[in-house]
Amino acid sequence: MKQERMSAFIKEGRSMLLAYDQGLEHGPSTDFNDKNIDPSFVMELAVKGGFDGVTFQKGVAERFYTGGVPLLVKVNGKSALVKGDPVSRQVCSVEYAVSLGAKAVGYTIYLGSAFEHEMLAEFGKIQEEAHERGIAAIAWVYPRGAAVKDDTSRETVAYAARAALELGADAAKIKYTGDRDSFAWAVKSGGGMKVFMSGGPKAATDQAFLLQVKGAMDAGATGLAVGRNAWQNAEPLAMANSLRKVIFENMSVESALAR
Ligand code: FBP
Repeated sequence: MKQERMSAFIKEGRSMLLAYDQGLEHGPSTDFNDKNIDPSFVMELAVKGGFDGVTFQKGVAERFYTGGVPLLVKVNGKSALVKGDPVSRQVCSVEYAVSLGAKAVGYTIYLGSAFEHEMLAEFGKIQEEAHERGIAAIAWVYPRGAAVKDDTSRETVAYAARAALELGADAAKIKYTGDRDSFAWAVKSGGGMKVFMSGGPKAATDQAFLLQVKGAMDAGATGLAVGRNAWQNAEPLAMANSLRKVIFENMSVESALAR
């Protein structure tokens, strides 16, 4: 059943999702340039780049989602202005996300934050509402806050995946641990739930990023949910092409880069 809720986003068991909620999540930031500040540019990249889904906050979805790729609406958000333990609260109802055409809702939980209880309780309700409406609930699980010493350690990332399973998420989006073996433990901790590697800040080279993705796929991940490493790339369509080769064709990074 859970597999079916994610089926809109999955091709042959794998998936490549484009994330574009950073305009809220990272603000004010230096994430954007003249091109990628325009949501239409990213909407077009989602379609032309062959992505299996695109993530928007509701405002961008309302004005810029034009179809051609399944929509995932992020239903909570925060700025980067407030320092200290993070909290991200609901800003869009599941009902409204469905009215915009969403096939899934996404929600970030900052495990380890002093406010984790607020996000856990809110996600609990959102997961039930999403399932009542027959769509998927995807948990971005990012351990963060003063209590979290190393947010990409083997145990911490595995716990993030496990927490998503325990909470009934259809998929978890988690940070890469840095190597295949430790990420494999996170995938295993997810108990068969779909596990996506979260992109992270733009890597120094395309090769460096593709190696991370390769490591995650070899570890058993379902796929990748990427933002900055795609739409900040000088050649985003070429990057999307290389990513598809690594994710869907098990290609080596070297071959995937030989464009
Ligand atoms: P990126 O590939 O740009 O990291 O995007 C994935 C994502 O999960 C976004 O959906 C979200 O806005 C962002 O990461 C959060 O980033 P951070 O970990 O810096 O708060």
